[in-house]
Amino acid sequence: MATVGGGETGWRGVGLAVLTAWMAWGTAAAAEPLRIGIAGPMTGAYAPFGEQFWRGASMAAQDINASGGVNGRLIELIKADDACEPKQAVAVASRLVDSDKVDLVVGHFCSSTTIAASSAYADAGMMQITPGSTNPKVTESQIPTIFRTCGRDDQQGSVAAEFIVKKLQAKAVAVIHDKDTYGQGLADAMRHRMGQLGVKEVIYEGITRGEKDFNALVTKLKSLKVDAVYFGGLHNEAGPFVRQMREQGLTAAFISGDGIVSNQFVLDAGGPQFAKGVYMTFGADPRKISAGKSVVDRFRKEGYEPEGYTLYSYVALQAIAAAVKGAGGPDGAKASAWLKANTVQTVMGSKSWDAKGDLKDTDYVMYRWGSDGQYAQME
Ligand code: ABU
Repeated sequence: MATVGGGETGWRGVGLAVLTAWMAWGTAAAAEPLRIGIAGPMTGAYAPFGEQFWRGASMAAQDINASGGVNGRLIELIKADDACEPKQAVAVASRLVDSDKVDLVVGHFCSSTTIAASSAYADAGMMQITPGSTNPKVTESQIPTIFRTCGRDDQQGSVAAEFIVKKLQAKAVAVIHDKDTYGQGLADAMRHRMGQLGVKEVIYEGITRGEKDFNALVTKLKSLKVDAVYFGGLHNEAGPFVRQMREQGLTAAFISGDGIVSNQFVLDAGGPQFAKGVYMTFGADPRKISAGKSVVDRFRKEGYEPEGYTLYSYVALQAIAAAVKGAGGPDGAKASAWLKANTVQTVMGSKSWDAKGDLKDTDYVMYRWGSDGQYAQME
């Protein structure tokens, strides 16, 4: 690109570049859009994660379109609400495929919905990338067109177990889960690794999603004199659970996973005074990666904190754009083969995928919620 503020040749160069970009955009605008479904919980208790997906994808689509789109096609996003319900996810997937006629899908969020919807996309030969579904089964299904931009619960469960046993040196650990694919799967992964490290839980129990009163369970945990509580589940249940622990004077450490990586967790807990000190596993803070600085700054300028899975959703769009460009179109088989054979530069650094559609590198670390109501990566 010509130097800004240069002589006559420089300005002519800038003019030419602007004209070229404008013409490319004009061509893209005239072509059939590349339709991408963004599926997740857009309503209901887990809607904060749907918002993270939508915000990340929208910013990425805006940026990709501003530079001419993908193969001369502008991205058009179609929002699809599964409310984190597997049955609704199946209906949503049919709609995206049959009525909305999307080319590709980013979603879903809850592992149970991603798995339930996956055969509809696979049968349509469509690529599906989930930014947030971490249950191992998502990519163990032998579907060649499914990917994720996040890690897996066998990985994050291990990190939590190491922390509980080696760092906290907890002896009486309670393992509680929400009986869901994600929550119970994560609790089981943590428990498995904890067992390998020589610690067996003193209680293993499931709660029900939507439950708000955990006082009987807290009383039981107190009688067992637990010094750590591991919770596999989401913020809507984790919040009231930790609050009732503290209200009953149970000071045991509370540890959970990426299902609470939203400010909504603090609200569900009743304020920072209850959320503070809670430990959580999540990938190394994507907001601190230099490749994404300008995008993070723009989100903040717009008054939105790109927490949790926002940037993972942005990365999903970048991966799609690269794969569609590389494969010469959105054909699921070709785009997937391309993505498994190449590395993509993203706002979260270089990303590459293995034959199952899992990231080759993941980076789970521990976080702690502070008295300011924010989560911060631990040293
Ligand atoms: N991974 C966070 C919760 C979403 C899910 O995997 O079900």
